[in-house]
Amino acid sequence: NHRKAALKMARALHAAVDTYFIDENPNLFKFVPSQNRGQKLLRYLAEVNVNGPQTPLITSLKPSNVEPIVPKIPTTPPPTGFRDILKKHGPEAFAKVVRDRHACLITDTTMRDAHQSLLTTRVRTYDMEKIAPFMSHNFANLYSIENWGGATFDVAMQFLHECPFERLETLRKAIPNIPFQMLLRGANVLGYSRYPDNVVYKFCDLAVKSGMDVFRVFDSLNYVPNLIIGMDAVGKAGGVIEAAISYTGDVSDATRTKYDLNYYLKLSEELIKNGAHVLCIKDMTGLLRPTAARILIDAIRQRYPDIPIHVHTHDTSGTGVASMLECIKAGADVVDAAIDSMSGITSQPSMGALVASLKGTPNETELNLDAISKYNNYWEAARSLYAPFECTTTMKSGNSDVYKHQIPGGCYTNLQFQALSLGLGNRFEEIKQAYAEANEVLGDIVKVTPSSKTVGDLALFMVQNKLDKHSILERAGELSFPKSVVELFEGRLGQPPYGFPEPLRSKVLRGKTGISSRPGEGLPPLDFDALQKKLEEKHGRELRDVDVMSAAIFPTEFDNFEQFRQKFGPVSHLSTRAFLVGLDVADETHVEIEKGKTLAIRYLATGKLNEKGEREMFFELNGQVRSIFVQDKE
Ligand code: 3PY
Ligand code: ZN
Repeated sequence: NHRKAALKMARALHAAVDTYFIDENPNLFKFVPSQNRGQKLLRYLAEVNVNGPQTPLITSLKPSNVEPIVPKIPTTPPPTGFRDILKKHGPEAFAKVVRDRHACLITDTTMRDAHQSLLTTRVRTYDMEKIAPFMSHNFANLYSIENWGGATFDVAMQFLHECPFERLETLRKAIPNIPFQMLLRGANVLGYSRYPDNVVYKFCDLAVKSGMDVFRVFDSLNYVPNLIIGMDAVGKAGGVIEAAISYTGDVSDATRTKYDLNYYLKLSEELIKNGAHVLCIKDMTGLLRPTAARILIDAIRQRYPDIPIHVHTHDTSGTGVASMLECIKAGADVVDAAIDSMSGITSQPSMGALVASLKGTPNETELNLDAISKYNNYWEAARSLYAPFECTTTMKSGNSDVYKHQIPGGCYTNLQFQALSLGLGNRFEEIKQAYAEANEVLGDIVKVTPSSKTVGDLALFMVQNKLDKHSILERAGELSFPKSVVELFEGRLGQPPYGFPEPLRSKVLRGKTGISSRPGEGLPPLDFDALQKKLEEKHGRELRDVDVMSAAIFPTEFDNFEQFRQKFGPVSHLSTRAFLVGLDVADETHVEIEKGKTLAIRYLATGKLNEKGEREMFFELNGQVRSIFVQDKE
């Protein structure tokens, strides 16, 4: 009834707007010029309604109208979990408990890698926060929840207009008992290139202070000096050092000479020697087929009986569950999974399938299938809110050609969108083939952010310029290679395990000398105080140390985000549908801008265009009519 009344009022208002009723009767409406959060949010919603989404939608699919239902949550405190052990006894004791546990432990990647791989990293804190207390109560036996790092950091600022550190703090409050896990790109922190060492150290320190526990540290070339910087920074900050070996090649193929068992055993030794609490096999592409999984994990387990082993994979070809079962049988302690409705294809294997498959085995998990099912229902509905970002519009099922092209799960859809934007959308088959050839040309390197993007850049370059692996080598001396390729050869990402291919490197560098040591080594430390002062002057407000860190890692993204936040307020508190596509006429949304402070916003009507090209937009804010003028950009 209230909605009907509102609709009636909105229609009346529409009619009134049409007859310039408001212009003639200004006193009927109380216009309060204000810069408060409510007014800023109205400005945002008005902007979306007049000029369209403020975060570009990637496909033409619409967010669904169905709000995800949060299952019932008890009012008692949640049970104790692995985080309680970690906080009480430290990382070494945590690792020992993990290793001694018979049950297979699971990391839930739904809040990071799953949506990075399926929904271009667009899931918002709003939808994570709602389900967080349910997780805390029902999944206390998870090894960890992966909810931070990788691409989530820059996407949060750039596209979701929210603060990545606030996400971490918010989730921490809601889940005190389960360890949080992040993906750290070693010396590249969360970016695509090197940073001064003091940035890496300070970042880890702030992350731990904001609630992070387990850091999966990797390097895009498995370059040990880069890995060690990240690992040392995590250790000094008090976090769990989960040192990751990025898996490539195929250890089950005896004819391959690169990335054989020996390579992985030697690397394991280096990482353990340098302080890893946990060893991770990071199969970012889903190349670890079941036979290889058994061979690899068995060999590491035999050689290093005490270190906990954690395995990460992507289900791209469809062998995810089978491979993880082999890993567990061979002695892995923890495996990654995503909730069923956010699993599969380029994401992780399904949590429900894994838990069910392990039932009745010596490694049965301690997770409850009924709780998984409720959690799954929530994400099924939540996922439909992000329909405009569905990568599965292009990839509908697993595809075993991943063994040929070796494009990582998180990179696959990016490459597709990159191809679309270059007008090569219908040539993806060729691009996949070129990716395989580009990898060969670059010397068969490890491919994970950012090296995976370098291979992708070269693949697109080859397709655009009609080059194959032979012609590119012949013409290398005269071609203008993509910047990322030149930088790779300069040694700016580090050194690949089997060296750079010659004569290609010399032809690309054309007399320039490359770096042969750790790329971040020579960089002068960043002056955080000076940066803070500069940023505060620029943005006219006091900033937190975490804001300064965000700016240190992503300067442009931070500046844009800060300006956006000052103009439009806390848009992260809007529901996802309202955030993405605004409100329909007469729709009401409730926005909890802080605990106990909720705004009721209803969209009433759109006015005509005035002589300045602006539209007057009418809303009701907590029962009071407000209007906002928005420049119509159409
Ligand atoms: C990232 O770096 O974001 C990744 O997911 C790598 O696998
Ligand atoms: Zn991954």
